[in-house]
Amino acid sequence: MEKILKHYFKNIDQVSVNPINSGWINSTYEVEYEGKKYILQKINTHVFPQPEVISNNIDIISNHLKAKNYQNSVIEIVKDLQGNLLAKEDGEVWRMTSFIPNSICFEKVESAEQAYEAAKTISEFHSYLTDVNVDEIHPSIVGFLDYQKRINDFKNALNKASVERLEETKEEVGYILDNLYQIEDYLKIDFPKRVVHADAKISNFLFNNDNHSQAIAVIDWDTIMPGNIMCDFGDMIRTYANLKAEDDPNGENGFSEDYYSAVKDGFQEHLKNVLTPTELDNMDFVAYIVIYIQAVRFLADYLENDIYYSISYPKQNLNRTINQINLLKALTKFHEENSVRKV
Ligand code: GN1
Ligand code: MG
Repeated sequence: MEKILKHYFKNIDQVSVNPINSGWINSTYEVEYEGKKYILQKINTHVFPQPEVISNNIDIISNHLKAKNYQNSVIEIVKDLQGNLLAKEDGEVWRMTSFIPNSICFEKVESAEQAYEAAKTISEFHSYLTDVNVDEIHPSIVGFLDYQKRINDFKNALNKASVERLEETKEEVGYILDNLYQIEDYLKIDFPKRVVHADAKISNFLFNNDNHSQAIAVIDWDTIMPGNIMCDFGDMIRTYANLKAEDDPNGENGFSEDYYSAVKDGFQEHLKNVLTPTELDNMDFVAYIVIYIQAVRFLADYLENDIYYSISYPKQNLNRTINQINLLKALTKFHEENSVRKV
């Protein structure tokens, strides 16, 4: 850490560093120097083998937003003392970004108003990005939004899994295989290619510390890439309409219809004239698909003995899988009761 701090600050004795235990991939720290705060992150290069791609994407997006006078806070990379966007030391890659003051983030939503405002905020964010040349934005992880690849990876994990873990996950594997046809249906739909945030979970929104309903920034731009924009709606439903913690396997009362509707309304607010009938007609269906793929990813990681997501106890990836499947079941019931259109 000292070596890295030297990249950024002249007097490292005056730097204070606090770890932020949020996020399952990178390691994040809040850093303070001369009364100013920053966010410092060690990038997990197994997951992001080309961190330069992330920095480039962030640069393009911030410049675009600033040029269009976007009013919300924008993530900016703070260069190191030598002017580099990334600081490299002992094979590790670090980067520092601006800190957004007077902000707070949540793991669980507090009100329908908050859910609506957050969805409206990402809707506005996207409305500013409709004229970005999507071909200039490159995927920081190849195949990240390729759901056929996700299924292939899951099947490989199934083939390689230990007898113990296969036995233990029988029910969850059964649910995934029984619903595979939904992915096949999804893959037949031709969605427009747009800029996607691709990790629009609740903890990636910052709210005003004095008014928790006001969403002031969308953060974690690491996975901004070309793809189906409705996946961001899906990730919001996955986390905003989920009343349980992401690794809570208890299936009772885990889904909020009110938060679902709030997110659905908010997400359309600034995109009404942008989204095509294909995107709008499939909103509910994509919400199902995004949660399903997240269940597939957690389950595949459990079958592979937890090599991707960081865990704080042994069965966390299994609990995460069960949580997502419980949410999928509640969502299916809600869709059926409301006769929501499916392909
Ligand atoms: C990971 O690291 P974090 O918490 O921002 C993951 C997302 C998942 C999410 C599940 C690069 O995000 O795709 O949706 O966990 N990021 C990557 O909470 O795989
Ligand atoms: Mg992320």
